[in-house]
Amino acid sequence: MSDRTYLDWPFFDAPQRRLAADLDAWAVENLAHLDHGDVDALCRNLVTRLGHGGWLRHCVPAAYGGASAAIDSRSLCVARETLARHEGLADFAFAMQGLGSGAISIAGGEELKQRYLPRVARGEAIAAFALSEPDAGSDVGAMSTSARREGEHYVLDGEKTWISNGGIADFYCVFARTGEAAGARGISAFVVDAATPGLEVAARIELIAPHPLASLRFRGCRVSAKQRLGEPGQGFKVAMQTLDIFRASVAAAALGFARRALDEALDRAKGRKMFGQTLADFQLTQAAIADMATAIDSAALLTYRAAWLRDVKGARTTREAAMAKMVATESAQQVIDRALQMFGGLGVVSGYPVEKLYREIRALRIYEGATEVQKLIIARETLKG
Ligand code: COS
Repeated sequence: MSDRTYLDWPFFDAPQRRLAADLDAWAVENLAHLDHGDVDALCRNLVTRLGHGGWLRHCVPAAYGGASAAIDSRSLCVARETLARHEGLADFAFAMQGLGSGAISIAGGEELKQRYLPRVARGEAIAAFALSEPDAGSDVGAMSTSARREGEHYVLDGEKTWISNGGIADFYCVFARTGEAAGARGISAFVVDAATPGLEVAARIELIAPHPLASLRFRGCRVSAKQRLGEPGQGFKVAMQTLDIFRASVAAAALGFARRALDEALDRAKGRKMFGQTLADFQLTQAAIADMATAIDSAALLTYRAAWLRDVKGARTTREAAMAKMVATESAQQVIDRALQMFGGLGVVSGYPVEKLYREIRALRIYEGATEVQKLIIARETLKG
């Protein structure tokens, strides 16, 4: 069984501790034998089941069917860590309901919140976050997708890429240039229903760890001005505020993958006989295990500090979330690599848990702000003093 002593840390209250235990029990029952043959179908199914289980309530505020008055970062993190430890796609399905609807929770008017968020929480509508473009990934302010005002509508033109849930989402939170100012200060956010004429999936993107991912094309896509999230020109801030919440949860997912890798490594080290002893009897193995366990606790401390600061202190956590994401994803990669090494040849056999983890962790060092972007953010915030 994974180390759960971190749940005794003062960052948590009873609801997060209960969530960790209940979701773990649900995951044991529900995530053991999944058919990964059709990833889209599996993701739709996981969203439905996570909705029925009540877990997606943690992705929206209570007034719209959520579990707590405001989105609770610690609950998001505990849920992602738990799901990632069991099944990467379940974590993905959960996380995207939150990231994909986060801009509505943060900046949507009452009508939009009522229309979208309860369905997100019940798993009846699949959400997606459409920010990146072929020439604007890390440099979000350089985006070129435009939204031109025409009376009571906006007309969107351009291309988005790396869009998780692209193709299976029911709606997209789309960021587009409305031109109030140059760069980051001239962007607005919109909710666009997937069936809106002028929006199409331009291409599916296949990954080393498969999940639904696509490029989207907007051609004369007309949306009502009522679909705008927040004020014109404030879209970049809405995107950044959404990322501030969900970056800490990416760290938590990395933590879940790393804990699973350590569990697998411990079983292997204790069970594998060689040279008349077990793998665990070798000091080289013990050194690896010490490094892995310490890396996991360090990442967990940063992750739950960021979540606690936001929930309990109501603080802006741009710096702390960036630190957590950088450290947790980078160190999880190393933990998983060391675990894989302990399995020798078996570690690279398709379908082995450590092989799957090895493929799954890689994208987390890139999406929602690559490690290099996190360094930029941490340095800027630190220099501000
Ligand atoms: N919360 C609230 N407001 C924020 C913010 C945050 N976290 N970060 C920036 N802002 C505000 C700034 O305060 C500034 O406001 P004013 O106009 O009032 O001065 C405005 O937004 C522009 O900010 P800034 O000048 O810092 O913009 P940059 O383009 O220089 O931002 C980074 C650079 C790298 C921080 C940003 O582009 C980023 O995070 N990129 C990575 C994006 C990403 O994660 N991409 C992956 C796709 S998402 S799956």
